[in-house]
Amino acid sequence: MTLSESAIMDRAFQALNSFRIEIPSWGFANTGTRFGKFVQAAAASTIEEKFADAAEVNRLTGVTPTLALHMLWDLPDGLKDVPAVKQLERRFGIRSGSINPNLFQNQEYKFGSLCNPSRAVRERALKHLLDSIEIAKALDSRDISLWMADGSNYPGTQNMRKRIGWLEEALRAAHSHLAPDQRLLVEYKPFEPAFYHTDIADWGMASHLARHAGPQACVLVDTGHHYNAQNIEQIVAWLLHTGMLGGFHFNDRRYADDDLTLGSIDPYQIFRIFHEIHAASDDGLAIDIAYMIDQSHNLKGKIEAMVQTVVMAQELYLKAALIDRKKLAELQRSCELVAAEELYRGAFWCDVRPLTREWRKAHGLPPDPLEALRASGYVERAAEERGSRSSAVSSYA
Ligand code: AFD
Ligand code: MN
Ligand code: MN
Repeated sequence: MTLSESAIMDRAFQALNSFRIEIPSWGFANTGTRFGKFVQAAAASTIEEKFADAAEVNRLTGVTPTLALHMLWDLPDGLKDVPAVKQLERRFGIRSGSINPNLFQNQEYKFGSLCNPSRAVRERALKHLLDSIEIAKALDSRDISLWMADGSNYPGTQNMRKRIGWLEEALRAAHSHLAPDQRLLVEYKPFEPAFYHTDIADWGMASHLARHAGPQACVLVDTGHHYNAQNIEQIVAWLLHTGMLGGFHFNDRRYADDDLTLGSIDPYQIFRIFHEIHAASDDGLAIDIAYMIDQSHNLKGKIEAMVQTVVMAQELYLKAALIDRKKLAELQRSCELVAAEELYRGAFWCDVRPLTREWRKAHGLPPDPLEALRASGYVERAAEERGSRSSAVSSYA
């Protein structure tokens, strides 16, 4: 990396000034795995507590102004809950972010929601999706972030092609209800909870469905939703090139959709993803990407893990921004492989924490948000106030 010190500082401030990331309401609530749940005294279990925790993360980091909301978990009464949510927005200075439909928890979705062989169930699932769009409109939320668990567990038990048709029909219908400034983000996941086929299993399927739905639909890349060897940054390059990249759900994985904290297993992969985005932006591609976190940790402290992820995301975004892309392009053209690689990963090896500390100080933020969280006593106070409840309502089954 051959940028001068002052150029590095300028580039760092430029990158950090533009970086915002959305935090998920469900990241503050008690969750578990199918093997059980370890409740935390400080975990949030009401939407008010989730807004309060989001406000604390934003106070500490300054880059998380929006909170992703989940249908059923955060808005059990749908539109009727909107006035109270707007009040929480004003009280905590946190805006509602993407609206996440819940097409996977109700008993009637046992054999699928939008892909259920029963037309009646499909119609009710579509109604839920349309309600999600209406709630997004009422909350001035731009993105409806759709993940579906639909699939099957045994070969021969479902007609996969028929289900594609039902999905195309439903997403096109949903798309026709979007406000002009709204987007439908179609998320893919190779498996789980379905173990033989998942109806939206990869980026190609999500891309097709989004394109078929209409011009305001695009693809959401959840970094935990890939097989071990998949080259996610190549998928991102394709989605950037085709104008289909809507956003990310950031987390990390070792084996499956483990929802581990971003960068805890493979930070270099996230750096490579961010490089594709910085490079595409240099090339003038329209970049309108929603960076969102999708995590809900079973063992780490909820708020601590959220701050950790936000800080990690900033650092990896900045590392990738520091690549001297002009020089890299020359080395790529001349196929100077080692020089290109050394320049590329030289940015990854750069310890950007002094730069992020400077940026935070320049913005009146705590230089070390994790340290500031610990010093604030916020988690202890929350545990005090909330711990008396038995076990908080889990936001996951
Ligand atoms: C689960 C799903 C998916 C979805 C999230 C919120 O795997 O990532 O986005 O729940 O509904 O993690
Ligand atoms: Mn996700
Ligand atoms: Mn997931």
